Amino acid sequence: MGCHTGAGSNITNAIPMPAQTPTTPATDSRTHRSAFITGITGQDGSYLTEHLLAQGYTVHGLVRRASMFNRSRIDKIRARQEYPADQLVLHYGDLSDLTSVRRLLRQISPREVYHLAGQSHVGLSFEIPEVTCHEIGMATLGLLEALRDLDYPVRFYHAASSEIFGSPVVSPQTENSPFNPVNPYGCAKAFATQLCRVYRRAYGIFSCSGIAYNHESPRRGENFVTRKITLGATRIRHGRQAVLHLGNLEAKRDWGYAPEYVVAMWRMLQLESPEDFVLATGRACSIREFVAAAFAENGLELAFEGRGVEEIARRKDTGEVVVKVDSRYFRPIESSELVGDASLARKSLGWAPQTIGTDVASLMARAESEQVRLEQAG
Ligand code: G4F
Repeated sequence: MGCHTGAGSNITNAIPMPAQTPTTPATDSRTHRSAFITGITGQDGSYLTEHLLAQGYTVHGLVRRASMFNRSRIDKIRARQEYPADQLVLHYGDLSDLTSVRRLLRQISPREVYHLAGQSHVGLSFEIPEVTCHEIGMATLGLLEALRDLDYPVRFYHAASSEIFGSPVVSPQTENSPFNPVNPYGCAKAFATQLCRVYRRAYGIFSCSGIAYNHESPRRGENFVTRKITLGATRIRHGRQAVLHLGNLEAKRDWGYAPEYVVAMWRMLQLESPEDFVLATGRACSIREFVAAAFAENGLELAFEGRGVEEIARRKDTGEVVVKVDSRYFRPIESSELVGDASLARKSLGWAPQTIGTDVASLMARAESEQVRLEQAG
């Protein structure tokens, strides 16, 4: 563990002493706002980091060596230099190496832990189910065990998912809806969510799960459908791509905007007592609607024709086929139309999503265009 300032790396040395030395931190973070984030290099990790820094927190993030070349989001925050370097500290580590994570927790003594890490692609979880379940299920268990052994109280946020409901028996879903996951990712999240409840009740740990529905942004990875669509639409507009190949266009998702969701995560840890919350917009829209909105933002009206794997979309102006369905992107089982009821979050956290469904598509498409403009401006 510990940190290395390698060539080209701007990960700082978090703790200026040998990593093995049990320490009291130079500034005792128990007396001021400090947070530890797993998954800091991801979409949510980067927005949460910005939110916490703005609140005056010192933010410590766990970075896997494998993330070395996938750190652009967090590196951009560091590069802006809006905050002192020691307010955002990255540590190399891995949740599969729990001894070192325990040591790190003892060294930095965070008041709040946000656990966002883990394989997050539902489709991929069918390809690598064991990795997915280890990274989500066992890593959460390990972290809870580590927190249980600490000699000071920590507040723990667990990034749960709407995928725990999978094929739901009620709609919209609330915090009390039964779990019914339909993919390895959802199974692992259900396991981890239930463990957070067990540790809360059994050991009094302040652990809570944000049962988040899809939340997107221009920082979304390109293998998730929203970013794939907004990137594809912009590239097609600029002649850089001919056709966008997608899977199931019928699927519907409850899409919100990621920067708004991290605010709810933070508010959950400011409550008097721990509780799980559904974080959702309450509205679902289809992949097809999201595609149409993203292309429209690029000035391209589409006409859809055909059904299932035969479905295509043409530009209305030229008749060119710009969207095709490709069965390679279908999943063995598709989660049903998941829609969340965030009434409890509204009541207890004062949280209500503002950017919903196709508004997210438009916002993301505008961000892609801005990126192209910046690239062209050199
Ligand atoms: O963008 P997706 O891959 O997101 P999915 O599966 O809903 O999962 C995301 O949201 C969950 C809830 O918050 C998270 F727990 C999870 O970690 C992740 O962030 O796919 C959305 C829908 C699916 O129905 C999929 O079948 O889009 C459909 N789809 C159609 N064509 C596609 C594609 N998905 C992907 N990734 N790529 C396609 O070409």
